[in-house]
Amino acid sequence: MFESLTDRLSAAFRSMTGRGRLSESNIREGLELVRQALLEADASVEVARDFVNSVQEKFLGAEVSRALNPTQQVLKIVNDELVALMGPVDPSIPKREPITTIMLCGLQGSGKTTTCGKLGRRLLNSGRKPMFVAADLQRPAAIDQLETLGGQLGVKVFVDRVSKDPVDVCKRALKEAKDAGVDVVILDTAGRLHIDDELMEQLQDVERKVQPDQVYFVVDAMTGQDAVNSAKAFNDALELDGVILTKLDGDARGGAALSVKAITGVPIKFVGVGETLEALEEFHPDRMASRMLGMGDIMTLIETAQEKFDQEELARQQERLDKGVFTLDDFRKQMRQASRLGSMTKIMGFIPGMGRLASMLGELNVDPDQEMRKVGGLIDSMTPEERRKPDIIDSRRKQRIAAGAGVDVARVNELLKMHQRMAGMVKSFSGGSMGDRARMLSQMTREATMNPFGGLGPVKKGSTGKRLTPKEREAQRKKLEKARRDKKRKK
Ligand SMILES: Nc1nc2c(ncn2[C@@H]2O[C@H](COP(=O)(O)OP(=O)(O)O)[C@@H](O)[C@H]2O)c(=O)[nH]1
Ligand SMILES: [Mg+2]
Repeated sequence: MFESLTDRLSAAFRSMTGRGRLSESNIREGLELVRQALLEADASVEVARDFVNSVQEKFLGAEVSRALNPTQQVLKIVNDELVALMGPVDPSIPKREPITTIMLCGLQGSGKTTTCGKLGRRLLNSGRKPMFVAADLQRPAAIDQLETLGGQLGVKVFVDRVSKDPVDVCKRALKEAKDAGVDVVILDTAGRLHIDDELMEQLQDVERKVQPDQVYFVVDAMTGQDAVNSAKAFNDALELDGVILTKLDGDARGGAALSVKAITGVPIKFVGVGETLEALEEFHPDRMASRMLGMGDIMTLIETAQEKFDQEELARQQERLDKGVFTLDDFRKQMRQASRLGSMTKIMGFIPGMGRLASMLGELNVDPDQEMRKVGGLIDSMTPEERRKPDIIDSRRKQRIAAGAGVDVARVNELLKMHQRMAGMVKSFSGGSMGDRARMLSQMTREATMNPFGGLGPVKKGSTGKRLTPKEREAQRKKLEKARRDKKRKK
């Protein structure tokens, strides 16, 4: 997500680092790079200009802590200003008695019908009883699509294949919803390829006569400034309550997320991050800002984890961690839990500083998921007793375990060393404060993701992923650069 924006912003900050003091001209140059980064991400010209001006003003006014060095101060101000630019927002779906009516609108292909399903799933999960209304009467296929989604979720779908009057369909649907004890109704309306008067009039007619409680504009983030322009047009016609930005999992550059609130005043409520029904996230400007600045998005990861992890198993593991116990079995269980979150590459994208590592690994053709599977395979080839007491594994067993998992025996040694370090950390932090625990978690994540690849570079035979010498590091840097060049050439 927003890789190029993140890269450009980091470059802008790098241009400002390494100076004890930032002169006014240093900061002006750095901020010019920030402005270009925003424009390149397809933010609107006014937004980029105002943004940079306000960062500069705040910096000169020194409204930030003196404890930070100048670059940290700029970074903090940029972060705060990004949050202010995209917020405040309220990602909750309000509740009206007896029924909340939500109208989804937007251009064709923006993701309305898909989002309808995603919202339905979210509402179901929060204990509400949704119903979908097929109010896109232009294409019969649109009705089928909504019915399929409803079927998957077990959500009632109101369908009338004869009527050509969306107002009439919505009104009858609402009546039926009342009888069916439904408490939230989502209207999936028709879209066009471009904004036209007929579409707007039809939607205004629905809004006036059906009086939805909330009108959400669904828009494809990949269309950048066009997204913002159409949001403006829809907001003029309909008075929107929120924007749902879809396809952020694609190569959206970030401009729509950056500008839509500033230009229309309408907050983003949710973002779509994939085609599946789970792929909808609440929009949090602070998390979005840290993603854009390449600082990861731990909160989102934690929330997904809460939803997907086996909570009982997690509590059991926590208890063991508190006691300072961490066997290879525990490690294996944690890996299984983590894999429910999705691929390692995706998980790494959420962890501060790991996003770049993930893309570097990609360039080196190292697949972290495959590496994790190898580690899992190794643990699986051990006996239960060995997993509890790895000390008993002698060199003959190491050979067998390696053979069983189809890897080199050096990998067994690496794994055992890594586990020793992790167990040591668990022991030393057991019973510690929340802060200690958070530090431990981040160290362990780093350990688990870095080490299977022997610390990024090619694993030297017998190496145990210790720190690279300057010479090795230089070799690694060259290799990365070459990989990057090769990749560019291929394009
Ligand atoms: N990658 C991705 N695809 C999406 C997302 N939301 C919708 N889509 C896809 O966009 C296409 C159009 O979606 P649809 O819901 O039919 O759009 P509608 O015409 O506005 O109802 C479909 O292929 C969806 O799978 C998203 O957040 N990410
Ligand atoms: Mg549709």
